[in-house]
Parts: sequence; structure tokens; C-alpha cells
Amino acid sequence: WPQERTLVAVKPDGVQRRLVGTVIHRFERRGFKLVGMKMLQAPESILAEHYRDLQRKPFYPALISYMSSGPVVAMVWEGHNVVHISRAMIGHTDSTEAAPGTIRGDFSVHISRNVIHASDSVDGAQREIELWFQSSELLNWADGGHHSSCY
Ligand code: YYY
Ligand code: MG
Repeated sequence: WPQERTLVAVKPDGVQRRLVGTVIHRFERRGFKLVGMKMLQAPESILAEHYRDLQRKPFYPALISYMSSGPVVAMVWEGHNVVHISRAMIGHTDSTEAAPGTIRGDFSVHISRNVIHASDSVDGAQREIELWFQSSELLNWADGGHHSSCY
């Protein structure tokens, strides 16, 4: 403490496929603490900033159109090493390479419909949390001390 935080988002295909509950369940089960969550139709301004490093990639237009195709569920999760562990939990970007047991490895077969986003570094997480959430939307609720996230 202060605890690390990361941005996780269930992408439009994940919402369509009713995977929101499964994703939340996996993060709770691991011991992480939910400190912010909202469903939104992501505006292009947020998506363009979110994926600014990919702007010149050939798949960029399709990526933005997919991410705009329906609502996403954005969440902020907190806990010890949450950035690194979340990346392990979601699995490889390319679903073909994603190990069974990971979210992508269990629920996705194609890189262009890979269900979920999670920040890939502590700095990136801070940038993405500030992009997607107002600070007033993040709740610092007291933890009872019964979980591994209380280190
Ligand atoms: O962080 P992560 O989502 O695992 O991968 P990124 O390299 O940041 O790419 C973001 C996003 O772009 C990826 O989740 C799917 C999409 N994408 C794609 O459609 N085709 C590629 N060849 C690479 C990425
Ligand atoms: Mg990424």
C-alpha cells in the first residue's frame, strides 16, 4: 500500500457473449479489489488515445470500429502486482497462442475478437485509468483484512 491499480475492459464481443460476470468472478476470485466500474459506449476520442501507439498499424481502423461496435465494461482493479497478474490472467494477445486457463485462451479464437483488455505496464495503467475514469468514480472502500489484497 498504496496499492497498484490497473484498467481492465470487457470489449464489445465479451459483452455480447455475456462474459462480464465471468471476468468479474475471475478477478474477485484471484483476490483483487474492484474500485471502479462502468458500462459505456466508448467515444472515438477515448479509443484513439487508448490505442494511440497502434495508429499506424494496418488493423487499426478495424480495431476502432470493433471497439465502437457496442458497449464495453471498464473496470479498475487494485491489488499486489495487479498489472502483471492481470496480463497473465487474460493471456496472449493472439488467441491462437493464449494458454487454456487464461480468459483469452478459454473464450477466444481470434486476435481481432479477444474479449478483454488489461493495461500492460504500471505507467500505462495510470494513463489508461485517468483516460477512462474521473477520480470521483474510483472508490477507496475499506477492506476488512480477510483477503490477500490487504498486504
Ligand atoms: O495489449 P493487448 O490487447 O494484448 O495487445 P495490443 O498489442 O496492445 O493490441 C491491442 C489490440 O489490437 C489487441 O487486443 C487486438 C488488436 N490487434 C489486432 O486486431 N491485430 C493484431 N495483429 C494485433 C492487435
Ligand atoms: Mg495493449
